[in-house]
Amino acid sequence: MSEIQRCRDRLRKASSLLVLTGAGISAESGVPTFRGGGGAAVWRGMPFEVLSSARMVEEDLPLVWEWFDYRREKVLACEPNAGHIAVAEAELSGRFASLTVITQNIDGLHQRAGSRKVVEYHGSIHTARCLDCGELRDIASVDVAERPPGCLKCAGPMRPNVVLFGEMIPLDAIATARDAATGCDVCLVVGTSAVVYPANEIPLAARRNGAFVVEVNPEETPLTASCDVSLRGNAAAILPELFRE
Ligand code: BV8
Ligand code: ZN
Repeated sequence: MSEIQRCRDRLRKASSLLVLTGAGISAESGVPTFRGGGGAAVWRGMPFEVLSSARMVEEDLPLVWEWFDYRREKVLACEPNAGHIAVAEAELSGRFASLTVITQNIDGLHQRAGSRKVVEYHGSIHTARCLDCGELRDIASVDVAERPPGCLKCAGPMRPNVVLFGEMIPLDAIATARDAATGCDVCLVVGTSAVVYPANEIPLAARRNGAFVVEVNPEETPLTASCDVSLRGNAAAILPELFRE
């Protein structure tokens, strides 16, 4: 039996599925990845780990807004690809009693593809959060000249509602991820270099709980050795194949 057949077999028998995704699932939509493929994301000479770090919000909030405005513009020009759509169709088909998408991506492409149960583990590029009262605002509703956006509740300055390096993952995201990892029969890990903590612990928790772990990635990652199957290839080609009934 081929490796992909083994995975299809496991999916056919599964009632609870966890899909963990990273920048690689959006690569074929044209959203640049951060690592791998020789390109490390650098902008205005700064590596993205510096740009997307907690201290930048204190040090240079206007620059943080320029960085995220630049990336949001790129993301808005992109469409979900066959990989996002295959995951959304699997959820909407009802063939799984439970299907949870946990994405490290902030691009919103899973939701635009139709996925409903999506945990944005690192937040969203489409919302701003008040530094003083935590109020959220849809950035599309804010004039691009208004930077930082002003909070409609307390008039405080707002920041992008994303989890930066050195910041805590939202507690509800951690709880949902833990429940999904402990309850899933199959854990699909798609398009992540598996270097960012604590997201990279999720597949290990699923494995400890007896889940069948499948990686979809054109390259090997530090997670590959812990997977039951690692399918070498692109998400937009492999995911429709995996979910085909
Ligand atoms: C925290 C939002 C603690 C912002 C992001 C030293 C060792 C270990 C850990 C650390 C350390 N030093 C610091 C840490 C912790 C740090 C961390 O893990 N750093 C890493 C870099 C070592 N983590 C944190 O800081 C986290 N917080 O730990 O808090 C704490 C505790 C208490 C109190 C306070 C704090 C927060 C991490 C979240 C950071 N935010 N994003 C933004 O987007 O700007 S992370 C960022 O990286 C993105 O979210 C991205 O999604 C994520 C992970 O990257 P990937 O998604 O994997 O993308 P990547 O480009 O790396 O890989 C793409 C993959 O796709 C490749 O494998 C490629 O082969 C594959 N691919 C390419 N094409 C395709 C494909 N696959 C399929 N199909 C294709 N077509
Ligand atoms: Zn406020």
